[in-house]
Amino acid sequence: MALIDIQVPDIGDFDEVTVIELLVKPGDTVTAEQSLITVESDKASMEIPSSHAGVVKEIKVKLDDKVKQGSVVLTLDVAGAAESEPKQAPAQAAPAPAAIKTEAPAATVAIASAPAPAASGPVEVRVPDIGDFKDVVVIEVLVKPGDSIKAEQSLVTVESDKASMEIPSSTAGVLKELKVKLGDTVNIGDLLAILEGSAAPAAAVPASAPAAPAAAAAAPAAAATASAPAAPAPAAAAAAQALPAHEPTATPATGLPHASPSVRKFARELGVPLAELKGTGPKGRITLDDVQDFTKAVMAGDTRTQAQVAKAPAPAASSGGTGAGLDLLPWPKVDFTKFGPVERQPLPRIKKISGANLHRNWVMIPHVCNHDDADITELEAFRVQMNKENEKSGVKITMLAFLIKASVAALKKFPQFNASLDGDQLVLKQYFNIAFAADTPNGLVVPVIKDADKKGIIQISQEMGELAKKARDGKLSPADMQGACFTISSLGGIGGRYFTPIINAPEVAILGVCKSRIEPVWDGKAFQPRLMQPMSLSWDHRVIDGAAAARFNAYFGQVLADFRRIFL
Ligand code: CAO
Repeated sequence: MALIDIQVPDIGDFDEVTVIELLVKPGDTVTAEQSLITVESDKASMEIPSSHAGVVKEIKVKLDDKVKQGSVVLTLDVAGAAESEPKQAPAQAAPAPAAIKTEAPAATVAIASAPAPAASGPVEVRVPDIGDFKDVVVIEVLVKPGDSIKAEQSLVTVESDKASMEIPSSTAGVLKELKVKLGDTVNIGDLLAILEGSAAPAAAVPASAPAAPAAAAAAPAAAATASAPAAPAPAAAAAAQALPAHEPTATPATGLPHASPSVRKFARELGVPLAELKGTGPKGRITLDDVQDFTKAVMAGDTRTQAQVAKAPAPAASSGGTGAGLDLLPWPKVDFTKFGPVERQPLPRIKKISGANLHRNWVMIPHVCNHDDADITELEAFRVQMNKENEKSGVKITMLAFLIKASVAALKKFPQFNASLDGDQLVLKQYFNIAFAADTPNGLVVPVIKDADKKGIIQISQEMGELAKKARDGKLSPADMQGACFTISSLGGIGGRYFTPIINAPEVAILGVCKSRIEPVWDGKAFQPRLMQPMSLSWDHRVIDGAAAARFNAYFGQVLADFRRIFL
């Protein structure tokens, strides 16, 4: 037996990429150049091939791991491998994935690294340095003439046989002319589009913009989040995951389903198994519409095939409901211009995607919402006092950190709230990951404080601050937003009294809190001025009963009123 480690080769300027698919398993025989895993940044995905032929002994990465150049992917037994396979030591031998074999890291990127100066005239946007990609095919056009384009906004998706990536605009402006169409092949320097307007340069693009796929894809910029699909929004917090997660084993090892990175990501967040979809795009590519159609069909309990669903006419208004599908009236079609001037704006991508999740959760979960108030007079006084004492620490203790800790106590006391439905089984979780909704310029995202039961208030406050900053900067990773047991949506810093948050499936409850205010509270003898925190708990009636929900809220309120209860 001759064991070697297969490492991630030079992948250009990608700092860290996420493992999104495992394409082999221990015991598999692989050939040199066979893809082993798929990795993804927010704008590009690529397959990492094996540098040698052999038999997979041990996989060293798992889904959602972050990897970079040099990370060990797996151990391979190369004994008896074919003569033709590479002989180099693995560290040098690992060839760059077919599509990203560049030896010249950080070649200057004409477009991405040298944003056009602010200008009011026409600005040409060209294909930046995309490493060793040659003749990549335009598989998706993401904008149309007349669109207002932000710097860093993706214009098209291109694809080679092993990687696909989105090409962003180097500058802001109005799209005057698109110079490519679906199916065109492009190369570095090709003219993509002409923009016009008060173009602001892409300030966030680093001066040493990356070579290789990263050139187009890795420019971090806030806009990346806006164009990144499905940061699961709460409101709502009700985003991803109700469909069973896409099992990588379902993906044929012979090749990935044909879809662009954004469609893959969208599908993954919805739990749509791409391998089960038949693409309706060019060359059988799976499109966003295919994923949406599949989701709609599943939501409606439809067991027909995707193609049948696509062809089927919308249910007639008078067809009468069977109860199996929604059988809703068609959406009203109104010519608003009959009543006055209007302006049409495309729905931001993040809203389109989170909207599908929210819709699913809203129609699939029988929501009930209980409202209650918690007396946080002493807790708030304590918080303010602690912040004064710890002024120099740089960590601000927030009310939300107390709410997170209180929710751990409540989940421990009422375990059915820390559960998920899986068919006719209830999965009771023994870990306590609490998500919180964060409002960002690009939309709502829901980062997760992992193992909140093992952390103190200061650590939770600090992590929350860090996650909220990452959220605002558009830098949350999928791992930052996964694995939640329960979500808190706090509008306490904004206002309002009560609302009805949508449950973030497959969780079974979500707590919404609004701004606390001093209210007169009767103590048996007199009204006392107390600081009252409004709370709105939405819960899934398939799992939780009304009495349990009322007890949960009451207990939550008691903990907030006297935090010592948390230790009982
Ligand atoms: N009652 C009264 N005041 C509150 C409060 C409450 N329940 N919660 C927070 N505040 C106060 C804070 O004390 C802070 O005041 P100071 O600046 O004087 O100290 C102020 O409101 C701002 O707080 P914050 O909202 O910035 O900080 P936070 O820790 O409470 O929340 C975060 C952080 C990330 C949750 C928040 O910034 C945010 O994004 N909230 C919006 C979430 C959202 O949109 N939810 C709706 C989802 S459903 O569509």
